[in-house]
Amino acid sequence: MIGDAKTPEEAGRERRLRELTDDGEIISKVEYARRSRRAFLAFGVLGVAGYAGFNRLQNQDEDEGIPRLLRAGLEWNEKVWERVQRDGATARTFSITDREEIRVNGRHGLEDNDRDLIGIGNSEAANWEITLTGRNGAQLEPIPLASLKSDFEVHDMVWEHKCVEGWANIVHWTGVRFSDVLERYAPDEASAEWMVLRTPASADVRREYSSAIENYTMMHHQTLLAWQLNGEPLTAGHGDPIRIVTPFKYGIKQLKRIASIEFTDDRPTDYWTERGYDLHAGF
Ligand SMILES: Nc1nc2c(c(=O)[nH]1)N[C@H]1C(S)=C(S)[C@@H](COP(=O)(O)O)O[C@H]1N2
Ligand SMILES: [Mo]
Repeated sequence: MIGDAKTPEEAGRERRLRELTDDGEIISKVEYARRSRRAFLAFGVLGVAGYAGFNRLQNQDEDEGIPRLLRAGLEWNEKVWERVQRDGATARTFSITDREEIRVNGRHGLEDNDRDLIGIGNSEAANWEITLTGRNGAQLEPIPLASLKSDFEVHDMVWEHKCVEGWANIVHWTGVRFSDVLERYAPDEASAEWMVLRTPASADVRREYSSAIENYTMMHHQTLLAWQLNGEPLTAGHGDPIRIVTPFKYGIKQLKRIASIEFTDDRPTDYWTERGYDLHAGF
């Protein structure tokens, strides 16, 4: 592996993590940068070839109504996109040794009316549950935090967290797959087109936060309900006791301190959509 000097202990831990994540290849930060550069160059070449070919499209004989040269181009394009989609289907994961510190960013739903962070005490955490509202508006059986931590397979994942403000960090999350949890607690809602996550609704909270995420991302195997960041329990600023993390969305969708989830087939809004951001906020 490139540039990684690992102690036997680190190597052992990484092997264990790799067994847990079963989400494909884990690469180092250096290798990631190299591949991104290569992908970028490939797109550049595609653009130039397209331009050069443009003038030659005239007077071509046709193949099923499509000029031959264009057709070859389309097939090549399709291959490129197939690769992009396949790559996109499972987000890049990194070696645990590449994990970085991450700042506290975004305190909506975590502050009191004096703008002080609200800490979640041990007893509150012990009784924490995520309430669920079904598509028909009914309250479903809530998900106790204690059940999340003890009834499901725990996954460690290391990926790049991206903020729309333009910074990114490689971070290590520990938690359970949202899809595993839903299968047990609300299987009938697993086909809901949208899921809207919210921070606690309370007069003590200065401003509630919400995040609407489409079915594909919520049910993806790399979407976790996480209670640890870089191997430590979440702090108040990072969204204790539980947050959603997914490598397919910008930070604005990665709601910290989940208190409730609502399922719906109607196009929802959320905190940032109401302020002009794109509802998907994905990449
Ligand atoms: N409850 C809540 N969750 C939130 C936010 C927020 O303001 N409130 N900000 C989001 C944004 S914009 C980012 S970049 C990440 C930052 O996570 P971090 O503070 O752990 O770095 O949290 C996201 N989740
Ligand atoms: Mo962000």
